[in-house]
Parts: sequence; structure tokens; C-alpha cells
Amino acid sequence: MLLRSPQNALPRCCTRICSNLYSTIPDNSPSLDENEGWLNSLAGSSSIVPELPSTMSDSHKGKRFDYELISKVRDRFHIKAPLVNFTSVNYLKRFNNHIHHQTQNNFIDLRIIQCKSGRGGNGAISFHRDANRRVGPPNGGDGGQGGSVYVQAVEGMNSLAKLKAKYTAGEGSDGGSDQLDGASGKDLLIKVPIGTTVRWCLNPKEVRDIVGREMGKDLSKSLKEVLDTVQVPVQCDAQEQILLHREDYEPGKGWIFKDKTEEYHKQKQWFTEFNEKMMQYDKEVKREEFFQDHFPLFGIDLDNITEKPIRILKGGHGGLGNMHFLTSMIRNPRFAKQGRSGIEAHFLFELKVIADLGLVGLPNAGKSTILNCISNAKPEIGHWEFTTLVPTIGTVMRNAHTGDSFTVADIPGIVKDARLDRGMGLEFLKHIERSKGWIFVVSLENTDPVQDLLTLIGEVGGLEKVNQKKILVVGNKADTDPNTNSTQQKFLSLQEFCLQNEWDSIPISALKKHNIELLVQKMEQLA
Ligand SMILES: Nc1nc2c(ncn2[C@@H]2O[C@H](COP(=O)(O)OP(=O)(O)OP(=O)(O)O)[C@@H](O)[C@H]2O)c(=O)[nH]1
Ligand SMILES: [Mg+2]
Repeated sequence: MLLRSPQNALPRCCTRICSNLYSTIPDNSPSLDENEGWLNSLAGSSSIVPELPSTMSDSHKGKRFDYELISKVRDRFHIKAPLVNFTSVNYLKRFNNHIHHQTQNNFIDLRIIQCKSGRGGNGAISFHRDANRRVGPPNGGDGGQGGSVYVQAVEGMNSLAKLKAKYTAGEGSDGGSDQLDGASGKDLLIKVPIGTTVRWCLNPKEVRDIVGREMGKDLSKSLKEVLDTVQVPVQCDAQEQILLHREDYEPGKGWIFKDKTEEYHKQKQWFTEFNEKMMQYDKEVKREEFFQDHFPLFGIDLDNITEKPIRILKGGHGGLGNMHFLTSMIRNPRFAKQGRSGIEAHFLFELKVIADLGLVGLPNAGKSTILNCISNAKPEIGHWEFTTLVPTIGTVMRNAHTGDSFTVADIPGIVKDARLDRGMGLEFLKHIERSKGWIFVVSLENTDPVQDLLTLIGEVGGLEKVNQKKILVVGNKADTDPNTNSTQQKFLSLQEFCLQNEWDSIPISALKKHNIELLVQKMEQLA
């Protein structure tokens, strides 16, 4: 984007071998003519700045969340949206309940992580010296580029447990004498499991402060009400990308001086004129930042292996060394440019495990027992409720030769009023949100399996929601009560209800392994 970055425009390394031949000019730093040509080109460069789309897409409704357009200043759109979209309710709740880590299988599906890209190195102020001259032409090199932060979804990970709380990319080194450019800062790569979404969010501490303040004002307010009503202002571009803030100097500023002070330089007309031109360079750097320092308002969905890491925060530009500032007016540039700062932001990482099918049932229905007998997964089984606290995915191998298989997720049981946060709530439903099919598991041991099924349907969002999925209903624990045929009767009522909804159903005993092969066949069809 930069019209003419001195680094790119002037291939300095190619002449480095000549260094011993010259005693008066540094080997390959840009010549006076080249510098002047470059500075003059900056003056007329504003006309080449690309036009930006000046309107934002009309509809702000019906997106992943609604936002309101407040105003537009040049190419920046000021919008606002409820706080709930820039934090995580579950994260806050877990924080309040001191549940920082879910320990079962070391599974963590939610993290807020502080990320920081590296600042660019400063340009150097240095002059060529040799036996003949004490002070020769400027030869201060450029600062190195600051390190950037990337994310990548990889295979073989199934939890966000290994992520660190904070990632800071390396700073670019300062430039050196003899036109030595500073080394680039080390980039950082955050590897995450497939199925992770990344969203820009506020610093959780800031959110807790806001929530504390709002609840203090009105004691009857719930956390949810606060998050839904407090509006957060955000700046976006026309493509609904949040403009990330790089705290740094304005065009014309950001100088480093040596020997003579800033005051001294500001009084000199030659410096003011020169700085006028350099301002254009700074503006271009800012322009480039405008195009690169953003993050999608609705986040990114890493639901596949990411071939190429995705940059989320770019490192700061390195500052120019004084070798670029030698002109016929300025023989002794005792100044260089500071490197640009890095960007700091918080991101909400959320893992939604991806399985072809999901098991949905009340606690104790036998979901984990089913996954145990059909797949390689070995989730814990217990005769108490809420044995399962975290999702487990099992792979059901159908043909070892062809590798045909499908995956099934076992999630914690769902109880009546889970929507109102009873039991484990509905938090874990997100893990089977993207599954093609849902397997409702009800226990034929319970008094009214049809009622259990209705409860489940109600909790997960009603028939309309359920019918977006392929459904199979499993009546488990068919082995119970062998003396009377009450389980059979219960299954027949269940089957009738299912037929009305055009769903397939099957009675099984996961414990005794009855009817399991047929179950797997039906599941395979669904998947
Ligand atoms: N009799 C009988 N008991 C079963 C059957 N399947 C599971 N169970 C028992 O039911 C209890 C609960 O089984 P789980 O597989 O842990 O149930 P779950 O649905 O995963 O429960 P949560 O994880 O709490 O939601 C265990 O004691 C199992 O042994 C079955 O087919 N017949
Ligand atoms: Mg279980």
C-alpha cells in the first residue's frame, strides 16, 4: 500500500560488497538524489490514495447481532451494539463462580486472551566515519518490523486448555550504524482446535467494572439485563471490520533527535519544510495501518484446518534511519523516525466441537453408555446425574478398510428449565449446533418417556428448531422391568409420537448391548 517505501524502493544490499571502495559515501545507503526524489514524490502522492467505499451495507439487522449506526466520519463508521456481543456471559459467570478451569479431561471451551503485536524498532541516527573523516554522510539503518500475532486451526487439538492467557509478539530491533536494519520481531502463532471461533472483545476487567457499576446503580438488574442494555461504541470500516486502535504518534511527529533538541529543529525552516514532506509518508503508513489493523465484527470461524495462519494483529512498522534524510539542504540529519507501536486487543476464543451427530438427553438417560459401546470414546458413566461435565466426541468406525466413519458428541444432560440456567444450562448445546443430526436419548425406565422427549424439545428451542436437524429417537434401558411389558408399552407410545413427526425411533439397551448394530446403522444413515 505504501506508495514508495524507502526500504523497498532502494535495494541497498546489492551494493554492500563495494563498501571498501568508498571512503566518503557509505556503501549503499540511498544517495542524496534518491532521497530528494523520494521526498518530492511524497508531496504529490495524496492523489493516488485509493477511494474507499463510502457506505456501509444498509442492513444492520438480522446479522449475527444487531448494531446501530451512529455517525460516519470519513471512512470510519461509528456504531454501537449491546455489550453482550463483546464479551461472554459464560465467561463472566464462570469467573464469578470461580470456575476458571473445567478439569474433566482438561477440557476448556472458552478463553479470553490478551494479544499484543510487537512495536517496530526505531530508526538509527549514525554517520559514516573513516580515517579521513570524523563525520561522514548519515548511515543509520531502519528499525525492524514488529512481530505479528496469527491464529491457525490445526488437527489433533480438542481443548483450549493449552492456550496462554497472554500472547506478546516480539519487538522489532532498532536500526544500527552502517545502514544495518534492525531484525524483525518474532511472530506469534496461536494454534487452536478446529471448531474454534475468535471474536474481538473488551478487556474482561473493564466489563466487570461496567457490570459492577450498573448493578450498583440498580440492584434489581441481572447480569443479563446489564449486558443487553449497555451499549458499546465501536469503529468499523465499510466491510464491518472493527478498526483496531494503534496508540501512536500523529503524522509529522514521532521523531528521535540527537545532539540538538526537538525545539532546535522546530525553529529551523529547513526542518519544517522537510517534515511537511515526511508527513505524507506518515500518512501513508497510517493509511496502510487503516487497511490492515482490523478484525471482523462478527468474528472468524475456524471450522476447518487453516492452511495459512490468519493474522489477527499486525506488528508496528520499523522507523526510518537517518540515511534516508540526507538532502542538499540537510547534510547532517541528526534525527530518525520512531518505530510504530504494536496493537493490544482481547479476543474471545470459543470452541464448538464438531461432530456429525449429537446425543441429547436428560441426565442419566444413558448417553455416555451409548457412546461407550458404539465408539472408541470412553466417557465416564455413573448412576448419578451430571456425570458428564464436558463434551466428548467418539468416532464410530464403520469400515476399517475404507476408513468410513462418523463422529458422535456426548454432552452433559439437559434438564427442564435448562433455558433458565437450571442444571448445566444450555451452554453445551453449542457443541452440537453444527451437527447434522441429533439423537434424542430417553430412558424407558422413566414414567413418561414421551413427556421427557417433549421436555427436551422444549428446552433445545422447540419443534421448529429440532426439525432443522435429522432426528433419531432412542428409547434406552429397554432391559428394565422385564417381568411386566411396561417398557414395551412406553416405547410404543414413544414410537407413535415419533411417527407423527416423521422421526425414526428405536428401542435399545446400552447396558446389555441389545439392538446396538441396528442403532449404529440408523445413526450412519443420519450422518
Ligand atoms: N438398566 C440399564 N441401565 C443403563 C442403561 N444404559 C445406561 N444405564 C445406566 O444408567 C446410568 C447413567 O448412564 P450414563 O451413560 O452415565 O448416563 P448419561 O445420560 O450420560 O448421564 P449424564 O452424563 O449425567 O447426563 C448408569 O448407571 C448406567 O449404567 C441400560 O440400557 N439399561
Ligand atoms: Mg454422561
